[in-house]
Amino acid sequence: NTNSNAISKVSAQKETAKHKSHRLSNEIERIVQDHLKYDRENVSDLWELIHHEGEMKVYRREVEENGIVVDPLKCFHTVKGVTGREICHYFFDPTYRMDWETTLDSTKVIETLDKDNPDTLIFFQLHKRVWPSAQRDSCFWSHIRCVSTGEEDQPLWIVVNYTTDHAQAPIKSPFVRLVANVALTCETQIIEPPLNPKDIKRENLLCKLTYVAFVNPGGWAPAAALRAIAKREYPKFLKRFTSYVIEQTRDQPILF
Ligand code: 16H
Repeated sequence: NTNSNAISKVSAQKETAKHKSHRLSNEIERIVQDHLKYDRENVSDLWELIHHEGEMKVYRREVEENGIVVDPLKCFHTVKGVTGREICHYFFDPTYRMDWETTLDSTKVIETLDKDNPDTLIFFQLHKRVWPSAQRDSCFWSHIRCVSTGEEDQPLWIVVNYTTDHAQAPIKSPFVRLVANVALTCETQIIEPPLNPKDIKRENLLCKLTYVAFVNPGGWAPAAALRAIAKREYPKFLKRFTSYVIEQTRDQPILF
């Protein structure tokens, strides 16, 4: 099965970490390190809490660049019964994308950077049109990684989506290209750990999730409508996506 094959290939990097470098390696390294440094920091008072529901908190800063809304967004959430690796796997893997995405017309993988280690894919996506604005598309590399922390701790898992150019995805009017830098970072905690790690059950798992999004709409879009959409859609995404992961993993062995 292609999917479990991809899982084992990505996890193999935990042990070996000998990878071919490719044309995006340096950029990926820089962007991933930036996210690892800053994303999990708590928000300053410049951030406004726009949605609070249970464990989920969604913050944003209202920022415009040349009259275009580019509001940075930052979310914290805690999910019971799943690991960070599981959450990142379902976010990264295109197999499941259309099961949980509600704002896309289509998604397509146009390149796998290293076929021996498929931790970086290039996606071309068509976003649902937001009337009365032009329809948006996006082309971005998506990278999944496991980062070891201390000896005792569970590793962090991160997925970064970052805009890139691609010969197979030229910008064609009437579409407008979104520019994005998005990261999902997950940390697994074991609550009331049983004496034998083999006895860890899903009820012992807690996943601390951080999601940050810098999205530039790539051209003018009505500010008020855009902000209203973001306020509604990001919490909806977090709820729907995390419920989906819980549902998919419920009766599966735990993937650490
Ligand atoms: O992160 C999410 N989805 C990823 C997988 O599909 C893709 C995402 C991304 C987004 C844009 C560009 C590249 C990559 O990382 C979940 C996204 C949840 C979406 C919430 C709604 C966003 C509202 C702003 C849409 C901007 C288009 C409006 C134009 C007028």
